[in-house]
Amino acid sequence: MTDTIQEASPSAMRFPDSVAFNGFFAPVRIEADVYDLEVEGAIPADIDGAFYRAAADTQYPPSRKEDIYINGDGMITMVRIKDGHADLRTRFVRTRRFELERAARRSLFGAYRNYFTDDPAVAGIDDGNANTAVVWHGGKLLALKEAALPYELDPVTLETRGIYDFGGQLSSRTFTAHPKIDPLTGELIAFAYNSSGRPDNEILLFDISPSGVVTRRQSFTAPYSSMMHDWLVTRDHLIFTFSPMISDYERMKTEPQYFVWDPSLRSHVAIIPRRQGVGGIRWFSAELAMETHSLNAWSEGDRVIADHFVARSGWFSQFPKTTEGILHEAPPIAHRWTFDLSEGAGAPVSDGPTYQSHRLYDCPGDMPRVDPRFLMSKNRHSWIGCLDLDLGPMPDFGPMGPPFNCLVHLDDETKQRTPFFPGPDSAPEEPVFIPKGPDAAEGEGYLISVIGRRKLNRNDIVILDALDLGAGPLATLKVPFRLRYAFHGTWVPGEELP
Ligand code: V55
Ligand code: FE
Repeated sequence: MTDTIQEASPSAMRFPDSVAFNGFFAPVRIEADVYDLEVEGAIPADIDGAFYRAAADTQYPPSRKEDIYINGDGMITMVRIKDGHADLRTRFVRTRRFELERAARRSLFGAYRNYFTDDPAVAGIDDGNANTAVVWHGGKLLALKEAALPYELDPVTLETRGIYDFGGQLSSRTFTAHPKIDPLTGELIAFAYNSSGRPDNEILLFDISPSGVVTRRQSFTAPYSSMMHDWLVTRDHLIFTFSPMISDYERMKTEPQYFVWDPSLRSHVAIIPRRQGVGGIRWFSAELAMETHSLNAWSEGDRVIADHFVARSGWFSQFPKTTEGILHEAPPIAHRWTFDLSEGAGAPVSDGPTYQSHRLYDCPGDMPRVDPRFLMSKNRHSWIGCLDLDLGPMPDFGPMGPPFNCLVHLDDETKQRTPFFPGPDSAPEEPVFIPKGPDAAEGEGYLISVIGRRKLNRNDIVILDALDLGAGPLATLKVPFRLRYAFHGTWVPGEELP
């Protein structure tokens, strides 16, 4: 099937028969309140807070049959945990797009980010769907999508308060879904790409104070317009990996797909000193590789050490068409890249200085987490989602990335790798770390992860001892229905909640 720019909009209330909209990955669209989830085991009494996660849970059948999973409507899950009890809430984010489509009882927005494919009725209205990540900063709960501005939500009711642009201080139509909270200063360190709302080569950088004031706004020029999904921040540096998953304004007019993988271009890494700013940018030449998600990075004098998942292809297979007509998919693997800043070049050249690279773990994986209190400096512990075929069979592929069949704890001191295998036909999602308390040592706490029980067509939510994954769940929260497979979540301590 080829998707063309003119493809007509079906209005029937029926989702397409494709992997993104079928079986375990079918839209759920249930806004639920389940008071007191059933619990197997016991929720540790010292856990008090809320776990939030963002999913794409398509409200209406897409107007284009080849629509991609990540184009769905933001659906937020909240699990409020206190005194050994857990209450579940799920709500759609009431984006403008959601409200307009609900009123029309059909989808009006077309292909991911390509407004040439939208219904003329929504011309000029942004397609933000707040489906990628939830962050808590400055007492605000924000649902993020890198193609648009954040939406603010009520942290208790999950009601949508509206688009949040930091009081107009961004001058951008977009905002990353992966801002980093500086654990020492409380700042939100963020960027935006394609901030004009269409492909362009400018990257905006923001330092945002703990109370939400933009204290610094800078920009620099990218080698090309490409998907900038995640990045890395150390105490001293910002690290961007550019890969040729490119977008082009002219092509948008004739082809619906926003990104294509162009292996004729190079990958590049930009390292920017946080204090000096973009004037001190250094460029490194990278193997043709795409960062999917980052674990953590730190600076040691002239060296920068960056731990992240990289794929040797345009891994985001939701964008099937490449300029070559072939997508050579190689899954993301956790790597450590070490840069010598005395070698960096002043511009992104194809044969510039490079870096040392080695694998942190051999299994394909993604969705890493570290203890957020240790972000930006040398950390010892990391947790990742993984596909380890020695532990169990391959779960069916979903519409995104490699299916995981386990979570793995990486201890960078002992080099020990400890998996948690949730059983057959079970796929964990991104693990989120819950510190035991503000003064707990690194890693001392819990991991929470949503497990897809593929055969049962529902989910469990497991709570594990983060430093003893092998012991199995301390508690398993039984979700009596299926949650749509999600992207990124966060944990908010109870004392910060209203
Ligand atoms: C990603 C996800 C997105 C997106 C762009 O996981 C990249 C990668 C959920 O939305 O818009
Ligand atoms: Fe992400």
